[in-house]
Amino acid sequence: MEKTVSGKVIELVIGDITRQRVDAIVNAANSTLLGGGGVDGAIHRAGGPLILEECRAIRAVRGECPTGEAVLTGGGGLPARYVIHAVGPVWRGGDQGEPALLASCYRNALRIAAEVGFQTVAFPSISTGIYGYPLERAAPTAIATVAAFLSLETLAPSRVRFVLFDPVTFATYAGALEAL
Ligand code: AR6
Repeated sequence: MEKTVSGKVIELVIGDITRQRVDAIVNAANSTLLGGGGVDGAIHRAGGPLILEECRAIRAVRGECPTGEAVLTGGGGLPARYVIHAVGPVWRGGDQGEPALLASCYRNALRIAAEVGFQTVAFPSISTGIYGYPLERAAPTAIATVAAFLSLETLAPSRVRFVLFDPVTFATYAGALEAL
């Protein structure tokens, strides 16, 4: 499923983000940047030790990556050329700034992509796994934030793909994209 926003495409697929041949995939990382479970674990396993080495180097210079922000590394052995590590919020009931932080991590990932000139970027469903963000709340925020960025920023990627791991996540994002 896909939709065009100001000449740029938002596309939804069911799949494994580690298999995507794009300029950059986005990792649902944590502030330590040192890896973890879920999609983060899968990306580090599939991409090999080079990605973690680069994360450690970034940490040594800048310290931890605050929630809502993102950093860039190479893609190691992945088909994707780069990985943008974005830190989504842990769900704490919804009144701790979670929607703004979730939107900010999509925007900051896209800002890096625009700065470097990436044309194709793939996102997972940030925060809706281990971090417990309710899917039906995260999907509209994710879709609306990406759509707004694509329509406002001329240098934004021409194609943003959401790579959703299971049919329920796919269906929820599809509903949000249809409603846009
Ligand atoms: N491709 C695409 N999506 C995936 C994949 C994959 N290979 N594997 C899992 N997902 P999560 P979070 C989906 O938990 O909630 C880590 O420990 C998954 O089904 O990976 O942001 C980090 O280090 C779900 O829909 O990320 C952090 O500590 C979505 O990706 C913490 O988890 C996000 O689930 C981040 O938690």
